[in-house]
Amino acid sequence: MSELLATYLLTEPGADTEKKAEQIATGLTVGSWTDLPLVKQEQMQKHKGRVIKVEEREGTLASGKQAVITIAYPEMNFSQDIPALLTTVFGKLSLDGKIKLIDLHFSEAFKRTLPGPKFGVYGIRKLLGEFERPLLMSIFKGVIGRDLSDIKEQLRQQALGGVDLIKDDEIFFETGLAPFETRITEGKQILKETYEQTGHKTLYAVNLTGRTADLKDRARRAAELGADALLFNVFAYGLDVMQSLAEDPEIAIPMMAHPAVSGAFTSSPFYGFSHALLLGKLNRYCGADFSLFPSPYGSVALPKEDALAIHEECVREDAFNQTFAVPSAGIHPGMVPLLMRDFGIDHIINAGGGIHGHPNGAQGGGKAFRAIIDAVLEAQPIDEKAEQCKDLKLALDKWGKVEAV
Ligand code: 1AE
Repeated sequence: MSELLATYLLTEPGADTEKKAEQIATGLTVGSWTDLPLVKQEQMQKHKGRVIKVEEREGTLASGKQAVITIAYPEMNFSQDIPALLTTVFGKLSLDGKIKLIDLHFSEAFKRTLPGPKFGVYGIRKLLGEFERPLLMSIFKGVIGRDLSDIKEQLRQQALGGVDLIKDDEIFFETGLAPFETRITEGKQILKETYEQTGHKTLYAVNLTGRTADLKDRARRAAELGADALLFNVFAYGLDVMQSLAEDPEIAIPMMAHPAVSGAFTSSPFYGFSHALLLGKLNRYCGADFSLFPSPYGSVALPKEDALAIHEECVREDAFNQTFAVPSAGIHPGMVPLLMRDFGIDHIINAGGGIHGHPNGAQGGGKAFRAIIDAVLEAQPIDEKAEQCKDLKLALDKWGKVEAV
């Protein structure tokens, strides 16, 4: 019988943790808060959750006593979809005291029903023809209220700086000034021109927005128009919505999962989901080719172990393609040595302000990032590289340098 394993962190679990774990295993399957006569019947036993592990820990002064418990849920209890799974293992339970869902272990049968990334790290690298270095992405900034001509110019400047990918800002929605379809078609034209000029290929991820019921049609239309990738605020919509987009054969373009709203589900040390589960494993299983999350260093930062754990889930050995990890938020060129030390070659360096705030504009910003990436790859001293690349020097003078020790 296939089972799904859920691992939880309980804070202040009460005097008897074993009993609490047993209550969860029974309560979320065949039982309730009071004795039910039917539960004892043999027919019900195969549907009952099983306590696999209870591990008590001291916890910190702030948290008090903690326990990690693992419960196995019979997969025959629910249909093979993420909403049914989450409602089973963390439905009412998510409201019941200090409990955090830290991991899920899927059976191979369940995993076969999930799409995983269509392109993944290798597929994205193939689209760009770039295999040897971290990729560089920039984000449109300050474009709300601007019309298409401003947006086109910003796209051009970013591409001329040598970035590999450009994404819409996640807060960029349909207001009539720069419509989705036009951004795709006109954006393609600009990127064709910059490619002809420089020989460097850049992909553009357009923000897929609107009501859930309209998303598939819009995404199919985007694919038809030749969009390179879709940016998607997955946690404003739900993982199942991303899964259905990723599964659609008519939407055969990469999916970029933005972490907007996810902090409400992950930030507490006591409640919600672990970062690694939501932004790493579930994003990957549900079809994200890219997962964006705050790096440990920028303006919005995650604890380093959480950021590394997301990355680990994105690239872990698995039947699914790997998801590109994109540690982001407040990134500037001086942080690149640290990012490359922590996340290696297969990740994406992503910057908005750190590109557009450069004294020489977005072009200068892109060039500064590319120069420092090269310096780290070639083990060249950063100061020496900055003497050779004026844009890098200007960036380091403005934002400083963070040494990786
Ligand atoms: C965690 C996502 C980061 C993001 O989407 C974004 O817009 C970052 O902007 P900057 O680099 O902080 O300006």
